[in-house]
Amino acid sequence: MKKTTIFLSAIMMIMAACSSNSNKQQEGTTESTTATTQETVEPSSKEAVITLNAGDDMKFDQTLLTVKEGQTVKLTLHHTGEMAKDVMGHNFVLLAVGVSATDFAMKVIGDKATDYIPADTKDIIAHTKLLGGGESDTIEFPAPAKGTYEFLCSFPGHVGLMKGTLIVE
Ligand SMILES: [Cu+2]
Repeated sequence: MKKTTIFLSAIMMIMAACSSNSNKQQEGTTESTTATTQETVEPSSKEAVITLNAGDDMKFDQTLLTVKEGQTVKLTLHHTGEMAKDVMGHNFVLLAVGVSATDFAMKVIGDKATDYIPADTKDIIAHTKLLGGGESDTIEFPAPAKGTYEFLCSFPGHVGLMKGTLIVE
């Protein structure tokens, strides 16, 4: 007799615990406040969309770019400054694997007629036009094989401040 009573009260306690546990779901989803991070916008994983800015301070706003193998890279270079192309020209030149930005810049320093892009383009994977203040140029190219590549602005004297790394992963 005593055993059954204990057993019953145990069951009642369990039931009580269950009912008090009845889930009170929180209403409304917490909405994240406006994102301030500058994430790479990817309309699809097949595309890597990159916007690079460079102004009269002679700097790219990003020096480390990461894309994935197989993606199409859609890159826009925007010259946010005001100075003219022949005094503060900027371009984006992505170099083949193993080509050093500094060596490349030295080689093309006299190539004003071709906007500092050599006739022999074997060292180059992709490049924009040379831009003056307020101008932009968008290029598209397939991401090269996995690896690490250097990019630069090949305008004379700019490589010291204007170079970076593109990683294909
Ligand atoms: Cu430049």
